[in-house]
Amino acid sequence: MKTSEFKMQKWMVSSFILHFSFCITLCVSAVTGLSAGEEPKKPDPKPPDPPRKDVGQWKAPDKPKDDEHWYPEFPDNKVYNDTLINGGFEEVGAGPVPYPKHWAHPDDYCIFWIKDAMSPEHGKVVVLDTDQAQGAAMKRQTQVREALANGSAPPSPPAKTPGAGYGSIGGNNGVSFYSERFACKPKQAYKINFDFKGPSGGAKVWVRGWGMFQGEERRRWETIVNCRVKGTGWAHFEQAFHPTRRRTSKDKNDPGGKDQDNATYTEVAFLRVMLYAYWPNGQYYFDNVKVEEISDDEYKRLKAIPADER
Ligand SMILES: [Ca+2]
Repeated sequence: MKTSEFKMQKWMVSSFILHFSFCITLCVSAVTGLSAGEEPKKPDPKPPDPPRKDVGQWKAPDKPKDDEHWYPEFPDNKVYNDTLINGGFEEVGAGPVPYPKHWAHPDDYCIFWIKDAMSPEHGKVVVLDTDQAQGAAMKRQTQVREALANGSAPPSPPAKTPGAGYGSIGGNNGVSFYSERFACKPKQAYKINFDFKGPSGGAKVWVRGWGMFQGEERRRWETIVNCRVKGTGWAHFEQAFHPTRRRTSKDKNDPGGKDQDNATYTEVAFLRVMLYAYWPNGQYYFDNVKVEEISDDEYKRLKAIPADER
């Protein structure tokens, strides 16, 4: 091969490699949106959840059956209690296994009914432990639910599985614990108050209301108390709610059930309190849960106080 031909072939090969490299760079840049030498951007942090507009408002009715698979046991007293009972968890319910009367049964795996050794003045409390593998926790809940349905005591809980990370029940379903049903009075304002100890922001207390809708019992209303705390000890929460009160109307010609204060009202037959904990994985303590009737004036006063100052 002549020297000139060799040089020509060498140039063609070099040129091809150069063009090929350039095309590859272009393709990568097109896919990643990066220029050569530019550091890949870190993904933006997850934006905070938008404020829920349906809290304390009318919401699309859910089928109560949807709730049942979440819990070891769903208290189903057909005759509603007059109000929430035994929110201090001291009274013992009779049955195959002891439990806090007028509440659900703990599963001794994610839900415990124990004395708080650090705060003996609280007596018995309910502790939700979300640091358990999701699959094992759901299996245990099914086990407890089926045993109680047969009127027998559940078998001993399996060994704990802490350190499940994102695969925990805290990172997925969360752990819930329900009260029995108690009556909801028409046009009545209430407040819920309770004591809480645990990781800040990882728990909520719900008050949920059910009523008849199109011939079927449906969940028709709910409100949430977010458990945000500054310290590591017990904190007290208080929040007003008005389950039967709906939108206000300034239209004097609106014929739809308008009352003197321009509010409309609907039927919520009964309420339940649900203690709930999820993320971060950990142990969440609850005690002294009370639901009290309050006047409309007190309701308006409490609603006007920012949540962080309650
Ligand atoms: Ca107690």
